[in-house]
Amino acid sequence: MTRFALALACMTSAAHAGSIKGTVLFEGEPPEQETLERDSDPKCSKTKQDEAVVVTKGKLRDVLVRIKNGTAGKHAAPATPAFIDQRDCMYTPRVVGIVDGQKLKVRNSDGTCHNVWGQDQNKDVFNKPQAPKAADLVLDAAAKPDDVIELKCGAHGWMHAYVAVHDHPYFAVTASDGTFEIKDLPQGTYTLEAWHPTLGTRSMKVVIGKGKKADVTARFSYKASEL
Ligand SMILES: [Cu+2]
Repeated sequence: MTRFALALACMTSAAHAGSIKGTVLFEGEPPEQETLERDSDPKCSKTKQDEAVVVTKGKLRDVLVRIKNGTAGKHAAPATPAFIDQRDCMYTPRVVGIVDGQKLKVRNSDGTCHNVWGQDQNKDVFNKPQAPKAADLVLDAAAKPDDVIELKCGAHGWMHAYVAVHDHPYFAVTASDGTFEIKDLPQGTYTLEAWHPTLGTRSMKVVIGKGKKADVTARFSYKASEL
């Protein structure tokens, strides 16, 4: 523990904020990740697989887990933009959450041109070409909470990413081990929602209490048999 964290723990023992840690499972045989047809651009490798549903040892990646209610108070957008890289002609990460008003920084790490094209319910919100080694784009999502901006690439039809907008910072996206963690939650009863761009939503009630009951674990599961 750092000295700062130790001091904080001493000062705030009466008002300890809670957390939700958890895992998102995929039960059953996952859909096959087909190799993408990328012959249209020789600079994009031919070995990349579709990332619509990525399951590793029964754990599901790219699930945005978030609080749906009870977010009292205003939450300022972080000054640091959310970040998406274009690497090997894929958006990485594929799913990100932002706070309303937070900007989005997009990098081109490839030796080919991309076209960062954002749509909010089929309405264009930005459409910017980005040459190899061009400066990062800093984009204004210009969306409202609960919107999801879909990123496409005008040059490469297989590229997709999703930017979900919130009026609070209580969200996290699962890594390839299916885990997520949402921190600094005030005490209360919440609806916790999991959202996956292809597989849809799941939700559950979560109670953040005091003391040991401030830190809870949650588990969502998507089932192959339901697809
Ligand atoms: Cu592209």
